[in-house]
Amino acid sequence: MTILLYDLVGQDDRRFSSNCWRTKMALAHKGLSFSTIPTKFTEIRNIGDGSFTTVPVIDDDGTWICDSWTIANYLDERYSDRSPLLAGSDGYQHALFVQEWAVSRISTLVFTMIVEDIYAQLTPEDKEYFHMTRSKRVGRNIDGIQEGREHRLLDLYERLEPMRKVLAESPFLGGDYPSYSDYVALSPFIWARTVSAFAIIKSGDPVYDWFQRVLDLYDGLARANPGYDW
Ligand SMILES: N[C@@H](CCC(=O)N[C@@H](CS)C(=O)NCC(=O)O)C(=O)O
Repeated sequence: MTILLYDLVGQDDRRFSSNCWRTKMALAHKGLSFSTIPTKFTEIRNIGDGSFTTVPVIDDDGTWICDSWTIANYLDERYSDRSPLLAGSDGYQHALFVQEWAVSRISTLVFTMIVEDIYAQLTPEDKEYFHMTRSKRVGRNIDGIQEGREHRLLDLYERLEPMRKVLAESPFLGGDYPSYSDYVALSPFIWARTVSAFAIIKSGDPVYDWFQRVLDLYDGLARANPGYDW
């Protein structure tokens, strides 16, 4: 049975949702067959019984699950015979830490570098909703928010130092093989790569090499996503 994943979509089939990417990588990691259902922000309320307000949402043969972290835990429990995403309590805590670090330290900063690019890539139906909700979220009009982003790259570079320390020891954040930590850390980068020509990491940085490795996983699943080539 193929699992259905409701996945945010912009113009030209751009799948830019960082949270949906965590789930796509998790499904591929488990070797599960899945199809995505392109969904606009303004269509999320039409999913399933109408109770969902965010994506990712999966429908696994009638079992509906929302929230990327809940989905990862569900997949490990339901498909425990397949390669684990969050192996053992240490794997769980490690991935949770990487997720919270990536959201609080990386995604919030990346947001200020790409939010107008996201807006530009949205379908016409979603633009007003996105502009209003994101302006409210940051407490200012998002127009012009990307200004000076080149200067914020240095801050981002410094915030990535913990990743460099780990990647000096192993090719992936969980060791020799990819794990859910890699997928949560991937999410701000694939988010940016899908909508923005502005490269937030560059060749020569071990984080860039890791990013290229993760883009190549599972027959280049993430690399094949329409986006920019950096
Ligand atoms: N904690 C949730 C966050 C999900 C989330 O915020 N998803 C965004 C897309 S990346 C969304 O659906 N937003 C709906 C909206 O802004 O109306 C998860 O990890 O799945």
